[in-house]
Amino acid sequence: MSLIREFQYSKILTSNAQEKTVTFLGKIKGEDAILKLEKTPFATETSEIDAFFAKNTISDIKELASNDVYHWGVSLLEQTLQNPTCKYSLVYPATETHIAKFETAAYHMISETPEHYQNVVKPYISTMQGDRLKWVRNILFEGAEAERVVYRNDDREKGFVLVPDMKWDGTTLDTLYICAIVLREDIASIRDLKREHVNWLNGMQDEIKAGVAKYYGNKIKGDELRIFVHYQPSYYHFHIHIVNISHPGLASTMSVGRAVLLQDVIDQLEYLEDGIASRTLTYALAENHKLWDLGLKYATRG
Ligand code: M7G
Repeated sequence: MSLIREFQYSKILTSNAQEKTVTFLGKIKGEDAILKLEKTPFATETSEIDAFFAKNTISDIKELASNDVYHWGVSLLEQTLQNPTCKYSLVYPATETHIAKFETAAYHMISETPEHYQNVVKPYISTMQGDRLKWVRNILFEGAEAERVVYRNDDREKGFVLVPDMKWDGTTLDTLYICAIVLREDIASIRDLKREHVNWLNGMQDEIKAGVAKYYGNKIKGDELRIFVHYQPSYYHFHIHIVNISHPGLASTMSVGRAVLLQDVIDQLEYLEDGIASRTLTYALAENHKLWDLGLKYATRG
């Protein structure tokens, strides 16, 4: 039986009307689980639109009002798994860190100095690199999600894997979201990047653009991709986010104070002798993030 059918709801962790998502906390077999549902976007390929009207997909209609040439109401759509109503993601068993990530929390802008990084953040990162990165190692070395991989370069030093992100349905190009995960395991976050990495990062960015464009038959081009990294990321193994530039959603993942363009990181490295670890980084941190209590609550400015 699908795990979802065993999900016993206990409360809403968060909902977002703009993203059309809702995230529930519940239990499966007595252990914590998180279920996130997201309404899917409409398909825009000509063949799919033809099918939409040919099959009378709008199955039930209730007009709410009309005025002059304006008419509006609500309707039901007949949907199938080829044209689904929603996408789900399930985390089970879920840890405290997973739950905190989805819980609605108050945010604060903080400025993390090089000293904060050395004294507070770096020790924290070392506690977050065990089992929590299992999914990453599964993709890199164990063949997980292999049938979905878009591109891989298996060079031990320079290599990386491009895989459709868990946040994406893998087909709607309008909402394309791909994750590039590097093979090397010595870079936890942008804080570990130094000038010596510039050539590697530039080359990887070019390879990402070419790899994505080729895989999707040039329906999306290299300069139509928003390529960025997170600070703080949720997972401390260096990876890069690649999103269709015309995708306006996912504000939480692309907002200023969380996302940094990879190109900006690369260009900065040219000026920072000792790398990103030597500058102050300003970003939004949630009160329920462990780093807040570990000391970053003292890193706010005013
Ligand atoms: P992040 O910046 O560490 O954190 O990015 P975020 O989740 O707060 O954005 C990690 C990225 O990896 C996110 O975009 C996740 O959606 C994605 N991701 C996480 N997991 C556990 C998986 C997975 O198992 N498979 C794939 N394909 N993507 C994942």
